[in-house]
Amino acid sequence: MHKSFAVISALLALAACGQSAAPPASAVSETANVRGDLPPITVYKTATCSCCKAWVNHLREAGFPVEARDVANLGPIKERVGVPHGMGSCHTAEVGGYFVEGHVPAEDIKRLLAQHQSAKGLVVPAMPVGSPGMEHPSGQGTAI
Ligand SMILES: [Cu+2]
Repeated sequence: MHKSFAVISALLALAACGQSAAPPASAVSETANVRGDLPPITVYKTATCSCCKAWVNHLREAGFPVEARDVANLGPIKERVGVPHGMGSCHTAEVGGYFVEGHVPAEDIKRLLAQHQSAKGLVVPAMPVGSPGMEHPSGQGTAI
């Protein structure tokens, strides 16, 4: 059975992200919003990424218990979880044995988990405007 969520419309509009002057968050944020039976999701991001925080909030609003971890270099994490080269974004997450790269909509993650897809993860490369955390309702995630 094949899975493809939506086509990536990416790269059209890259928004500047990560240069926020927001105060540094604690290295490990508190877990919030434990609702339902969604598995915890660990989000690796850099301390200065503001759109990453917006995405974390998006996940929490969707009911995921989120642990946000600030790291200096996401490269080794992307490598470990298997994000394909050239498809990286500003944050990398792990949930239920899958990786989630970039501004993937929470609904896509829920679908991935519910369907136990054989994918390694979901990816929205770069930072397309329109994806969660990047202002705008519609987003898209592609199973790979
Ligand atoms: Cu971003």
